[in-house]
Amino acid sequence: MRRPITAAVAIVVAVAIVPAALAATATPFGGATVSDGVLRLVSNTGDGAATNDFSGASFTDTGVTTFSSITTLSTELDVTDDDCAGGSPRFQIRVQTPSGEKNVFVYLGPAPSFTGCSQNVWLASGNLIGSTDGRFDTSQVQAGTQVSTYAHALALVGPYQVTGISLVVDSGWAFADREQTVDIRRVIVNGSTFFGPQGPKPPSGQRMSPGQACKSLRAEMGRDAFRIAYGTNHNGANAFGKCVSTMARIKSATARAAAVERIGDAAERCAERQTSGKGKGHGKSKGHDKGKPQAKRLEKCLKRAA
Ligand SMILES: [Ca+2]
Ligand SMILES: [Ca+2]
Repeated sequence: MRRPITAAVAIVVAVAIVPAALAATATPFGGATVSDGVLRLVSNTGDGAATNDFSGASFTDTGVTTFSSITTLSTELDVTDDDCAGGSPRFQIRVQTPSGEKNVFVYLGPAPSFTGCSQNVWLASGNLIGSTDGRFDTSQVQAGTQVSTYAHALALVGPYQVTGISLVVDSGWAFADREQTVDIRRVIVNGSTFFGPQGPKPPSGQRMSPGQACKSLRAEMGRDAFRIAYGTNHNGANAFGKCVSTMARIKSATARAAAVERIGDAAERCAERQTSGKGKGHGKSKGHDKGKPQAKRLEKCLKRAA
């Protein structure tokens, strides 16, 4: 007897919501700051202040209803200090289960350890929905399921209502200086994009000088990736000069703008390969050597891109 009533209520609610569809919002919390449109997430467990022990941003009014209604979840991250570690950075998807609200964690960085994120390079997560990596942690819902694929998570929590989506950094404790910093841009949740697109994109290709082209490219790629791609001396300190002379050889400003676009995209694919673990070595690497084979491959890929 109750069903028809519930259905009627549901229809009224749906009608009420659609015309008043709210703009999607990102709300930073903890020690988070926003500068030039980029979200900076800090976890500093080494100073006296408790407010910056963790940071994050929550994303609301994205149109997401159930867990299964999430079709796109991605971000670009630049771990400026020191690395990905201890399950941070991660997305947190809060779901309403029959036994209360629980978090599903979606870890960022290269699977399976989610450490070895290059510093000062923009890494693209790619769409995490559908990921076959064990980056979904559903252990709050069912014990022992810390290492789940998207398919596993979907089977477990697919029909549950999502009550919150956030991106969190809180592993300062994992580092010698007790501080972790991750820059975030282009967070995409279904049809909504937050903190992007960014990067000092010049107003038009018409006036793009070689210097402007290189500045733009450096912002797009991240400082370290830029140094790796263009630098030829031991620490890549000559990267800017090398970039400018490369760009100066391109005669028209329009062609130069196109080159910036193309190289930026290629560098992003290099970083994406690294994050998704596709460019990774097999087994063996341990301890402080962990990032090295990946770093070599990233270097090769970036040099080819430039
Ligand atoms: Ca602190
Ligand atoms: Ca640090």
